[in-house]
Parts: sequence; structure tokens; C-alpha cells
Amino acid sequence: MTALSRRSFLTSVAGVGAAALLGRPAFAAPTGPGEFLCTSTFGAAWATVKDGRVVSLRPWEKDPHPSPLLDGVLDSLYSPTRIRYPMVRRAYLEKGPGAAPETRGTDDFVRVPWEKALDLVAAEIKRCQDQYGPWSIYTGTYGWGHFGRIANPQSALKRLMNLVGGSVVSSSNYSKAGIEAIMPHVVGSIDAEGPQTSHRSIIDNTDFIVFWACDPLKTNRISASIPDHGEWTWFEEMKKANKKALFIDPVKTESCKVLGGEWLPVRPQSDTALALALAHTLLTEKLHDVKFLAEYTTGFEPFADYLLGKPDGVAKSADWAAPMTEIPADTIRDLARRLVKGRTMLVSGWSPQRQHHGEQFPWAFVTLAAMVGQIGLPGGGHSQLYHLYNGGTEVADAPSLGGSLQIGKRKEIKPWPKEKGTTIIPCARVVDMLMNPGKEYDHQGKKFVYPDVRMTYWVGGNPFAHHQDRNRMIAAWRKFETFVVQDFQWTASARFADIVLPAAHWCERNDIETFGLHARKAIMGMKKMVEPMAEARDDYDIFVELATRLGVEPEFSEGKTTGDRVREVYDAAFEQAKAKKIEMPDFATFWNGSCVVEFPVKDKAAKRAKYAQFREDPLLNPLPTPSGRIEIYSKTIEKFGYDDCPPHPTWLEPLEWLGQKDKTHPMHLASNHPISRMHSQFNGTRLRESYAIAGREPCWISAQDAAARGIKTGDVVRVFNGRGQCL
Ligand SMILES: Nc1nc2c(c(=O)[nH]1)N[C@H]1C(S)=C(S)[C@@H](COP(=O)(O)OP(=O)(O)OC[C@H]3O[C@@H](n4cnc5c(=O)[nH]c(N)nc54)[C@H](O)[C@@H]3O)O[C@H]1N2
Ligand SMILES: Nc1nc2c(c(=O)[nH]1)N[C@H]1C(S)=C(S)[C@@H](COP(=O)(O)OP(=O)(O)OC[C@H]3O[C@@H](n4cnc5c(=O)[nH]c(N)nc54)[C@H](O)[C@@H]3O)O[C@H]1N2
Ligand SMILES: [Mo]
Repeated sequence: MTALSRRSFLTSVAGVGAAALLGRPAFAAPTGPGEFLCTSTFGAAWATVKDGRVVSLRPWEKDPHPSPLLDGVLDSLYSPTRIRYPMVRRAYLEKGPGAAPETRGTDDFVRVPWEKALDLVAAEIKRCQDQYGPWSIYTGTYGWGHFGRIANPQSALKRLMNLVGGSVVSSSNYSKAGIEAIMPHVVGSIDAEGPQTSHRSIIDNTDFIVFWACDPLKTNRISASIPDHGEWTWFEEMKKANKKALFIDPVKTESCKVLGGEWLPVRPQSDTALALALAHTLLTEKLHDVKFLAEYTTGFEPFADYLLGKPDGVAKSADWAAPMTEIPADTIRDLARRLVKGRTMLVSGWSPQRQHHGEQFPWAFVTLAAMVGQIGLPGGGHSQLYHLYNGGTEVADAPSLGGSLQIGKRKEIKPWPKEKGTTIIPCARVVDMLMNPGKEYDHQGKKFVYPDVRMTYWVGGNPFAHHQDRNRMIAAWRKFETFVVQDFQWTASARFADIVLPAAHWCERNDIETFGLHARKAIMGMKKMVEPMAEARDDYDIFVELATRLGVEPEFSEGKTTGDRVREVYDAAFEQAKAKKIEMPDFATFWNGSCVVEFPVKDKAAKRAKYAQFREDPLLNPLPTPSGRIEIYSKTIEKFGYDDCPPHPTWLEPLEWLGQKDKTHPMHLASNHPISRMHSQFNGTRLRESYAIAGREPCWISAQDAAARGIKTGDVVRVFNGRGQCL
């Protein structure tokens, strides 16, 4: 890309602040041919724009391994599923809030002018706030429609709601809610966040690496910032160094194949039993690190008693776990011995903690690592974050990039009495909340009350694709009198909505992001390349319009356009860089030039080993747990008195798994994260041709199970249980 080729796009950055807020783009759209930086959750690329249309993309030349997912970007921009106009469900338009909720999903939609749609949404927010109170509005869970430091429409929605009295919000996520619930009690932090032991440290020191329910080459394809794809460099170096690797997974994954690793297939949902059996072998063969356990952990004794079966008469031995995991007892014992032969890195993904009793696996996993005794050593210990954001990647010497739109505090227009329910619910409880208004529930040792919500506004998320048990959900959803969806494409959720607002695609707006959430190798500007399709609008501008109608526009926008906010975020990074003596061009040069500022990789963090300081001196650098140590037994959890979460890692039989007595359904469906999509995004793109079977989602089945049922590759199969079915 040359500076010349984008000349036609150049606008005066200086004039931005003075102009009116809406009706005028902060930065003009391109008027002629040119190449623009196109960044997203899927990667960085150069886009060619001709006659107001993006015609091609080529990966940014410094992406070490561009993801094939980039092929979906243009198809998603020009997809026939784009929402073009504001739409309202017919019954809702004719009869108002709460009209015939049972026809959601089948009723037709009526196109309305923006003014009408915004008036309807604003009036409903006001009606709910005035008539019932802030606890009657639920602002949805998160969702992967939050790319960019400025756009984040979920923050914008919450900011707006806070200015008009508040709303019920959600906590945590579907990604690692089990880890987030349990790890603070065990290691005093979420653990699966922030920098991990470096890839370099593994390459230089590790003898044996175990990937447990973890496929880094698949899941690192995307990121919350621009993915840096450093996982490929890591894997290539591990391959060169001939690292011994083992993959514990029901599926032989991409990562396993590329690395030429050993594959240990395990029965789904039995991982805690496997971890306990490995711990049992270490204990009974006296292979566990007694010194590490004594110095750095608390509560090993009651856990050891449990492993030996003292309280319940059941030893958690390899023989006990073999039929549960479908892994031979000798293989389990042998694996335990291999864990302590040399330097071992235990790596887990997130699927086991997304299952029933999801707290138990990460707790057992960290306990196992503690028994191996290498936590805090170079290339040893454990990590729960090598499969996303590249937690071990090399790091550039760069300023950090902030956000500019703060959620802010709830403005107390109406007091929120306790009996009206909680202000925040764990995200996966949305259906329970709808079904049980006023009912008490337990969370982290405390009692909360479900609020009585009547309206929900969902932006940048697709709950009808991401929540469990759709039929129960559809029934519960009828309680909502109003369901607003703001997205750029018709999703399953949009089809169920009352009011649908068309948002701009990320190629149609200004924003800024970093290349590599941890790597921070560059700051990249995202210039609006083309005008929003049909009547779609930038999320931010939609919220500004609503803020105007709700009388809080000045507080909401602070008089700033997205362009102003991009500059603000850049300037803050610029100041930081100056203090650190890192060179950066000023904003005008950046934005009117290539839109890329790269930072040199000095990798001061190359030798980083997570928990090294704690290991060095546990008294001076204690963990933020009550004991300052790794809590294998938690007195805090003991006090909760939960029978579904005992005070140490425990095997609790899942409600549904292949080991259960009821054999009505002999197979187990695991709905993994898709390799060629981002959840429901890119469904209708050309990527689908690479995996669909007769136009449908593929389903993998083991060769034996398939043969026993006469199923061949390419067949369409019906997958069903008591709750639903699919082809
Ligand atoms: N069966 C099963 N279910 C799962 C999972 C699983 O593994 N199996 N995984 C779970 C996990 S970990 C997660 S994180 C969730 C993910 O659930 P979601 O985040 O809800 O899934 P996405 O399909 O990525 O939905 C993001 C939506 O945001 C929209 N969007 C993108 N950019 C923008 C934008 O700029 N503005 C607006 N307004 N909208 C935008 C997209 O079009 C898309 O509809 O799913 C969970 N559900
Ligand atoms: N390409 C792509 N990448 C993504 C996403 C995407 O949609 N597409 N989504 C992103 C998001 S939001 C998240 S939270 C992360 C999710 O990251 P993860 O939760 O780690 O991803 P999954 O694919 O659900 O599961 C990882 C592996 O666990 C295996 N597995 C499933 N069940 C079991 C089990 O019971 N035991 C064992 N041992 N293994 C099991 C699967 O076969 C898979 O190989 O991925 C992120 N990355
Ligand atoms: Mo996730």
C-alpha cells in the first residue's frame, strides 16, 4: 500500500471536532480506487475499494500465518443476510409491547423509517423505566460483536442505560465461566488471563507438553483484538525441536496433526476422573512433589485422603477411571509417570469447564500441576490460555491501547430496592431469570433474587445461537414484552426480535485496534472503507440518536464523534509511548498515512514463567488467596456448603454423559468451536463450501460408531435427543 494510492481518501483531521455530531461522517468515505487497511477479529488485510465497493482483500504481509477465515470477510459484508432497514414485527407494530409473543420467529416484519424505529425503542425504554424501574430492562449478555476500541456496542448500550437509570446486566461469559468461578479461590486470580509462560520458555525448556482439550491452531485463528497468529511460529519451532506432545481430546485435532503429536482419545465429560486418576498414581507411587505441595499449597491432605478413598471407600485409581474415561488403566499410570520424567507443561483449553460441574476440571488440573511440582519453573507448570489471544507469544515494546467509551456508574433516578432483584446475573442464567422472577438463587456463597425483566436489548450477540436448550429458551422468551436486536445480519435472534436495528459492518466505520492482544506488534487504524449498506448505521450513532430521544445526548457523547474517540485513544497511546521513549507518528500522520504503527519486538518477556515470583519467594510474593498459596482445599468454598461444589476437586457425575445408566441416547454430541467460523458468524460465506455436507453443518463420528450404524462420509444424519434434533 502506498500513501499515494489513498490520497483520494485523505481528509482533514483538523476539522473534525467542530462539525455537527450526526449526519456528517467524521472521516469521509473513499471516493476513488484505493487500498485500505481492513482489520477485524479475523486478521489484518489490505482491501481494494473500487467505485464504493470493497472488491478484494489480501492479508497484511507481516501476519506470520493469515487465517483462511479472512475469506469470509467480504462475503459477510455483502451477504444477502445483511439487515438493510429497521424492521418491526407486524403484531408488535400494530398492537405494541407484549403483542402475541408466541408468534415471534414466525410473524412477518414491516419496514419502518429510522425515526419510527428509534422512537419505538426510546419510548419502550422510558415506559419500562418509568412504570417498572431499571430492573425491568435486561441489556443482554456479551457477544462477539465488540471488535475495535471505539465501536464496542455493548459498552455503549450499558453506558446509555446507566445514564437513564440503569438496567440488569450480565456477568461472566460462556467461554470460561467455570474457570472464572473457581480459579480465584484456588490461585487468587482467573489464571486463564494475561501473559502466560512464554512460548520461548517452552521451546527452550520443556520435554513434554500435554494439550488437554486444547486446539490452539484452531481457536487462535480469531481474537478479541486483531489476531497475531503467533501460534504458528510457536508450533513450527516446537516441531523443529521435536517436542514430545500429547493431545487428550475426543477428536484428533488440527494442532495434533500439525505437530505430529500423540493422540489420547477420552470419553467426553470424564476429564476430572482422568485428572484424579493421574493424581492418584502420582500419590500412590510417591512421584508427587512433596516439597512443592508443602511450601506452595494448602489442603493437600484431605485431597489425598479423597484420592485414596478414605471418606467414601472409593480410591480414584487408574483402574477406577479406566471404564469412565475409556482409557486403559496402564495408559493412565504410564502417563502419570511421564508427567514427572522431565520438564512438563500442562495446557488446557476450555471445553471441560464449560460442562456440568465445570469448576471441577480446572481445579483438578491445577492440583495435578502442583503435584508435578513445576509451577513457576521455565517451561513447566500449567496454562489455561495458549489457545486464545496467544498468551505465550513474544511481546513488542509498545504502549497499551485503551478504550474511550466508559460504561460509567448507574444514575440513581429510581432507587433499586433489594427485593426488586439483583442488578447483575451470571449470563447463562438468563432463561432461569425469565422463568423465576422474584425467586432466590445462589451464587458464590451468596443469595440473590431474580429481577422481573420485561424488555431486552441485544447488540452484537446471537443468543438464539449461543444459549443452551433452544426450546426452553423460546418458551421463556415470551416473558419479554419487547426484544430489540441490533446487528448487521439477520441472525436466529433477529428473527425472534420485535424491533430489528441495522448496524454497520466493521468495514463501514472508523475504529482502532492492536495487532495481537498480548503481542501488541502494531496499532492499526480502521478507516471506514465504504458507506454502510442501505440504511445501516454505525452502532455508536444509533446510540447517540437514542440518547437524544432520552434526553442524555450531551452526557452520552460528550460531544465526540467516533473519529474524535479514535484520535483520543491514539493520542493517549502516543503520550504513553513518549514517556517510554518509543517512537510514534502523530495522529494526522498515522491516520492520513498507512494507518499502521509497528513496534519492535524486544521481547523482554521471552524468559517469562508464570508464577515464577511466587515460586521464588512465596512469603514475599504470596498469591491473593486467603492462605497466600494454591488452595487445593478451600475453606471459603467449604463455607458455601454447596453439595455440587465440595471444598476440593471432586468427581461429580455429569447429568448427561456416556457413563450414565440411562442408555436411551447411546452417543454424545459435543458442539465444539467451529474451525471455519466464529460461532454463528460467516455461516453464509464461501467458507461453508469447504466443510458443509449437503449444505448442512458437518458432524464427526468415530469410524467404528459410523460403521455400526451404516453411516458413510457424505451421508446426512439426524442427530436427536429428548430436547431437539438437527440434520
Ligand atoms: N453449542 C455451543 N454453544 C456455544 C458455544 C459452543 O462451543 N457450543 N460457545 C459459547 C461461547 S464460548 C461463546 S463466546 C458464545 C458466542 O456467542 P455470540 O458472541 O453471540 O456468537 P456470534 O455468532 O459470534 O455473535 C456475534 C454477533 O455479533 C454480530 N456483530 C459483529 N460485529 C458487530 C458490530 O460491529 N455491531 C453489531 N451490532 N453486531 C455485530 C454478528 O453479526 C453476530 O450476529 O457462544 C457460546 N455458545
Ligand atoms: N475458529 C474459531 N476459533 C475460536 C472460536 C470460534 O468460534 N472459531 N471461538 C472463540 C471463543 S469465544 C472461545 S471461548 C474459544 C473456545 O476455546 P475452547 O473452549 O478451548 O474450544 P472448543 O473447540 O470448544 O474445545 C477445545 C477442544 O476440546 C475438545 N473437547 C470437547 N469436549 C471434550 C471433553 O469432554 N474432554 C476433552 N478432553 N476434550 C474435549 C474439542 O474436541 C476441542 O478440540 O475459542 C475461540 N476461538
Ligand atoms: Mo467464548
